[in-house]
Amino acid sequence: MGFQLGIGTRVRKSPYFDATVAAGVTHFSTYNHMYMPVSFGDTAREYKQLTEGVSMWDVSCQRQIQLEGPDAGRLAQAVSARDLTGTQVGQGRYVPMVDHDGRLINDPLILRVDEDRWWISIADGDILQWCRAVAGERSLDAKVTEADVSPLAVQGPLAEDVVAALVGDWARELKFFWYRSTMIEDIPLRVGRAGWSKQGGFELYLEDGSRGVDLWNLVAAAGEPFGIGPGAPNYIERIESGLLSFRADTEDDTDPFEAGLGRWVSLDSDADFIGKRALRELRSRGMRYEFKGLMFGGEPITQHEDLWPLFVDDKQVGTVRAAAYSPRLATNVAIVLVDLPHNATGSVVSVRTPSETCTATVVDLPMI
Ligand code: THG
Repeated sequence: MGFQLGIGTRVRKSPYFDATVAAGVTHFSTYNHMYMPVSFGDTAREYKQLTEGVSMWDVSCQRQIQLEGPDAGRLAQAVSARDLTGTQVGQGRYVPMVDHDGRLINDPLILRVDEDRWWISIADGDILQWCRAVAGERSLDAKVTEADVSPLAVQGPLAEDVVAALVGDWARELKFFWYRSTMIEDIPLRVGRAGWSKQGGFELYLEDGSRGVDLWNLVAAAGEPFGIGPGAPNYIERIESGLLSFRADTEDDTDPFEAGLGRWVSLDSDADFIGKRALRELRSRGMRYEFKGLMFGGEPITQHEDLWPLFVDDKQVGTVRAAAYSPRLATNVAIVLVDLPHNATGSVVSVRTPSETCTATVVDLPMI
């Protein structure tokens, strides 16, 4: 292709930007108005590193929207379609966020940082403005800002060894979605067990944006004995694991049930949140389509840019949201939104790629 992505001041650089350039990043995407590394040029190495070793990712574009003040907890609950009751300081939860009509508008990880301070670690979407608007309209005493926090992910079966080497063996005892404050040399951060893969791993929440390159280099050095390498949220692994990519996998009016997040929606609790009434109606209406997996043969997929259609006979019954060749399953795999009743596991549909039409089977997620 004869074009490049323009680098300028309108889209922000991550604190790790220069480090990822030095490490050989070849492809960026944009996410929350930031450049986000998506490839270092060797897809096979990055996949193997993540599934068999350990990989480090610049995911600082997962910005932290900070809610601070006496009503911070009430505001966090108002924007979360999941009951946050009982969330302790240091604990995170995966949360669907919806608007007043029940449309999914984000799927962040929410962390209770202090009694009256919460961080919403957002997927791609302008949630800062949403939170400010909700706080204003409900007269809540909570200040909404973007915190100087930049996540660096360390993912893979050897991630625990790397993070223990960096901060000490206490990291091995951390529970899933729990974060703890620490320092590495003089760099302030929080270490949590989390990450957008199902290979196990940690997130380092850097709390000083001027120290990104220093932290990156310390992690790379600690990881060297374990063969760490640079990577990015992995396109193939996330399909196999069925992790939702908000915006890639969702339409403007997708509801959380259709997006596969129904088990995290607390409709039968007392929690007061935006969209609760609409979600009750949507639940009784039932899904129009469902977030499912797909497997198919044909030429191994190397590129997926557009929403390929799914057909049954001559009728379109869905779209392919992400597709790749899975080395571990030795077949093409995809994430699809597929219309009822073709969402049933085992349903046969045809998928029209730019080069061919293949017979495909609808499967459950995760695939592995
Ligand atoms: N880490 C942090 N922030 C994030 C993400 C992250 N913000 C954007 C994006 N990722 C949010 N999306 C997800 C999606 C899935 C998970 C986390 C964030 C996840 N899911 C597990 C699962 O589906 O099995 C566990 C969910 C649970 O048990 O509650 O981890 O990655 N900081």
